[in-house]
Amino acid sequence: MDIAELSDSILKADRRALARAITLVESARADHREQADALLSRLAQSGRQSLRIGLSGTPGVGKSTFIESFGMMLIAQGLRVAVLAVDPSSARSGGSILGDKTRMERLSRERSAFIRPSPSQSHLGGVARRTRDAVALCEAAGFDVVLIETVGVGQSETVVSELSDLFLLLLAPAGGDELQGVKRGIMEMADIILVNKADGDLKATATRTCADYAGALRLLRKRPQDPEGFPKALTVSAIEESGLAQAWAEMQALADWRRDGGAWEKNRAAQAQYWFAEEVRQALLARLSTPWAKARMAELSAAVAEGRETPRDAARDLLAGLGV
Ligand SMILES: Nc1nc2c(ncn2[C@@H]2O[C@H](COP(=O)(O)OP(=O)(O)OP(=O)(O)O)[C@@H](O)[C@H]2O)c(=O)[nH]1
Ligand SMILES: [Mg+2]
Repeated sequence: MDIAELSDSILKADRRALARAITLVESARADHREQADALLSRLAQSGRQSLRIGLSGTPGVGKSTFIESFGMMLIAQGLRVAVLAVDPSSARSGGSILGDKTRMERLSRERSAFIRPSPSQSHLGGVARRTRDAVALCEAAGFDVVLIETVGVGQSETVVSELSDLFLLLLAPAGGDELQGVKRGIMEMADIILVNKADGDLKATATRTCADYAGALRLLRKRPQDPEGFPKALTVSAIEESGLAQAWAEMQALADWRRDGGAWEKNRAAQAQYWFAEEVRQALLARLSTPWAKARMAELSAAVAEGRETPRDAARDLLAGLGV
């Protein structure tokens, strides 16, 4: 593959080249990895930045429907929109690829849109890296907005929030009890909570749920990256396409405030540091899963069980063998 040519095509916003490049960064082959790294280094010089929006929500809350409506609205304003997904469970992503192709039918036909489902890779570290690389590729391809979707399964929210400039939490209208079900850690990541399905019979419940979440957000510790009034909760209807323009206005207001005050740059710098540490961690973990390391681990583990070595000495032995 000619990396210079691929790079030029991506900079010219060629979607097929972008798709090929994402396939390249997803590949586990060592030669592909090398080409991918060369491509990413080259494109990093473009200096282009998209607005990266993370979006999380439990299954069925309306993420796909929201992305379709919201994406179509952005495109109508002349913006280019990329959609990526982080889904650490391969079984699920197998299903949602098909589901999303039909649910995002309008968006997937748009020339200004690019949709890429999660790869079928079950290990979160691998998915995280691939998504990070895919985000970088979409930025180089000049997308104005990159939406990064995840289903709420614990760790994947952290991955998405570490890749985003803004983090949206999509919630369903619910009774008071279910309010408790949202984990505090996830609430704390949210910049804007969107209570979806505020239409028909659910409208009143959605309004009440929204007020409850707004109250809960006010109880959280004030964050330096927020202007007055954020994080905030709003109601939307992805199906009726209502509340979307207001949600977008709030996102832009927040992004502008962060850009002007330096919080944006600070956040991106902290994210770069997070991913650096993560790369180191992943590389060390990879060294632990070679056949030699596994065999040595089993040997030393038996020695520990039989009391022939202390856990600490055994660990030292293993690490010395790895040259760490
Ligand atoms: N009433 C109402 N229903 C909605 C709205 N948005 C989505 N739905 C419905 O909720 C169901 C799930 O919507 P999806 O968009 O597939 O939800 P999702 O969060 O992508 O679900 P997963 O991909 O399974 O995680 C569908 O039947 C939608 O029609 C909305 O604004 N109002
Ligand atoms: Mg979906």
